[in-house]
Amino acid sequence: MSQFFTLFALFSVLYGATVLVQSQQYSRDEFSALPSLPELPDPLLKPNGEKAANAEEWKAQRKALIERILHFEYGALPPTPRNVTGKILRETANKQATGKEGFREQEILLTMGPKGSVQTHLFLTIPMIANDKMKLPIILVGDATWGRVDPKIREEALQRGYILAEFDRTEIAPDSAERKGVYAAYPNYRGGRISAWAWGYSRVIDYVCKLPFVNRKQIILTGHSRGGKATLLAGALDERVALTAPNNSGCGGAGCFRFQGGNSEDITAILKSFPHWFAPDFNRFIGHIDKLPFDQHTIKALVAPRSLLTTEGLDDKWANPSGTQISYNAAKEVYLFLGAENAIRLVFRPGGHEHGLADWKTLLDFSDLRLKR
Ligand code: GTR
Repeated sequence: MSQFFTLFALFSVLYGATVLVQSQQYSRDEFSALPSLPELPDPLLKPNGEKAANAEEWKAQRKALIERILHFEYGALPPTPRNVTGKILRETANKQATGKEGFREQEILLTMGPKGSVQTHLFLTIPMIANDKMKLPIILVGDATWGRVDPKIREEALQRGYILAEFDRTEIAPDSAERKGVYAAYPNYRGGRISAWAWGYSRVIDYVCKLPFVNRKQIILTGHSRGGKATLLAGALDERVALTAPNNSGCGGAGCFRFQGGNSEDITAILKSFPHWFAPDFNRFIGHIDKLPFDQHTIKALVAPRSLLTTEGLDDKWANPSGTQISYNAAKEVYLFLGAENAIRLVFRPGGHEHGLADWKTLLDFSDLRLKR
């Protein structure tokens, strides 16, 4: 019998035990008991109604907020496996392409979870100057499902001494209700896709943290739109991330549920088209958004005091630029409370829904400022 428990414990440590996966379902009574909060709830307000008094109390408050946010909005993350491994499938060197230094590229197959059944391909582009003495910052982007980053963006990042790590988050969890990837590996797992993708970002971090040429204190996450929603959640939860940079992430990302600008996506619209992105019961809040015990500014506040950059297009009305401004202002209160007001930034550019060179340059500028001081 004890042998069984030893084996079970070992299995749990290696793969993350499925029994630890909580159900996201909550009762009608629990929902009905939630008070109406028409204004943005104060993230500093503790469950006992008092305000967090200092950074130490904020730590406990942050934990409580994470539980609530996952419980009501996104669903819990899958268990944390301890077996993330990478196999280099292909390696190429291009000495001339970027200035004098050049770069090399690796395509890596990452495997993780029960029997290594969750897999994703990781593309690393590494400036030649990187080595165990010259550790470089690394930017993770999970949007390879839409193609690799534009060569101009890659060039800019490499020239400025950043490693690029690109992966396809939809290999971790499909962008549909299909129970593939992480859902097949953990059959009891009920979280939504944004949670599953955030988990994917953290698994890539597990891997890159082991690479000798990566500066582990300079891990940067970015992603666009639905990928930006996952970026924000991943950066909010994973304290290894130094800079979180969601781009045009809107509803369920850097936007705001309570304050919608004209023609922006709200909870009704997003759950009609993409119910699988969220916790199964999140639809209870349709028509009752005042009962949501937090709003998207709270997710931003979880990143504090680490750096947070939100990049937006002024014409990207569907992503709710004005609500994003309101949510930024509210999150900044927590940054101020922690004495880190310079660590949060919101930048609007002209134009619409895209993740272009202008957004990347803004990210690199902010990163140079914050991380390379
Ligand atoms: C839209 C969706 C947005 C955004 C976008 C995208 O259709 O309504 O929330 O995520 O897709 O990912 O491009």
